[in-house]
Amino acid sequence: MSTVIRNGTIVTADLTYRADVLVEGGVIAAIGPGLGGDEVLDASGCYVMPGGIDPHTHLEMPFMGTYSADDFESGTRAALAGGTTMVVDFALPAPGQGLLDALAMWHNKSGRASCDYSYHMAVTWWGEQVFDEMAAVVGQGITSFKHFMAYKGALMVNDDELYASFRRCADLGALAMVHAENGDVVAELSARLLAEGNRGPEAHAYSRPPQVEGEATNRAIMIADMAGVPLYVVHTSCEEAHEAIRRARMQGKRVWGEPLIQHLTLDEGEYFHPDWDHAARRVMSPPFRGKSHQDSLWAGLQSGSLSVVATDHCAFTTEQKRFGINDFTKIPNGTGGLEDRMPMLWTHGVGTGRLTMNEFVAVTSTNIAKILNCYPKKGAVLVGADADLVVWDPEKTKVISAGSQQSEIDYNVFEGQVVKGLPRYTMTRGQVAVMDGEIRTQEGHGRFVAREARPAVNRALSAWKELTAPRPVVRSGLPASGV
Ligand code: DUC
Ligand code: ZN
Ligand code: ZN
Ligand code: ZN
Repeated sequence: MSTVIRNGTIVTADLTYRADVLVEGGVIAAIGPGLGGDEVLDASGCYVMPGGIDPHTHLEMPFMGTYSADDFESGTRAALAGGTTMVVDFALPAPGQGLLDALAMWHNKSGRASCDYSYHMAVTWWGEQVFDEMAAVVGQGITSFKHFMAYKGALMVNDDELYASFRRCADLGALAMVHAENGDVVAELSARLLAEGNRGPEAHAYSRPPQVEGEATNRAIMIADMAGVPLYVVHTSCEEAHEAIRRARMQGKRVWGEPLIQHLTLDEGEYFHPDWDHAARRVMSPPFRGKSHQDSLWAGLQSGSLSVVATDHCAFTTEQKRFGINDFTKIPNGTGGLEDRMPMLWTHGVGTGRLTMNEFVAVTSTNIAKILNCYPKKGAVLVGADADLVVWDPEKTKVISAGSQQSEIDYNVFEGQVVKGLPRYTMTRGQVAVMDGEIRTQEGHGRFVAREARPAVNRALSAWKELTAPRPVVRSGLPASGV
């Protein structure tokens, strides 16, 4: 069975042109004028683009005493409904748990996915077992390792652990990733706010000012530089962090920044809403920021100093948010966005003239496919690439509403926003998962995408023994006979 997408305009990260696309066996078989096929999808008036890749999701993740509410079934359904055809989730070992053990758990959960997926592996503690298993994880096609510089006493790693793990990443040809917030300062500010009686969701924002993110981003960049490893900074939310990334890139460092659609379009005013639920539903880390930070993030996307727009989709129900009714530090951190990322970015980016269509494709799909080394299997409209495509109707509009969303939670942080630009069709490896608003996803259709390591620029030590061995003593004191 073949499918032809006819009469559309292909938009890639660097080209815009009219052609039909023939899909056969789950891949793009031909691109050109006047193609025929068994099934015809009409793309007149539409743009045919690489399906979106959301490189930052937390599906069914154990976190802050509960589990994020969207699993690989509802999460990938939401993704496809919004034009995203691949998600990259974080396999998260509990402190002390082996990486391979956590990976097996994630493979188990993701069996329900209806679009393709990959993982990043989180390094939540450090020891010889983690060191050893990192090689095995890379061997299984997971070549990016995420480190939390916040969540002290839970997921956070200290600088000595960060440096050791970054060196290991360099040695393995893997990408280092960070959640960059100074966890020590956040813990101190949180304790002080609580002691002062500041217990509501707005205190969450007070406890994580832009400086904690700017400081940690700078620190991670310097440590990555010393370890000789490329660095990807997740959820870059403020000018201080963006500035560090911008400077590093200008110095030739391999550093990438990832703003979220939430930070681009929602601001800190949300935390001062009189309704506790409204504010708590928007508690995530880093928190939403002021308008000047939003301007900085948009400028970064326009100039190329920021590379990828993601969601950090980590959805909790209102009931789960209420775990923190008397203490903001117990509100599960996270917001949804998987279904809304592409329409929101199109509306607020392409629709306002801030981004070109080609830039839209770059930051929603192609750039991350290249960074994560799965291009052009993903992120491309090329013969031989996976037929992960979205046929985008720039005239189609809707009002975002929890009542009509795919996510399992009972609200949407973008509730009431009008978006213009939505999928007419979403195709995952040749299968039409969204047909003119009708969701036809197939649970279990998704496949794991293995990614290759890249040779590192600098090679770090390769054995735990060497890493922990004392350095040779060359001079133990002053020279015997003066200088
Ligand atoms: N931030 C969140 O808001 N949720 C999940 C993890 C994170 O870093
Ligand atoms: Zn479900
Ligand atoms: Zn994070
Ligand atoms: Zn995250």
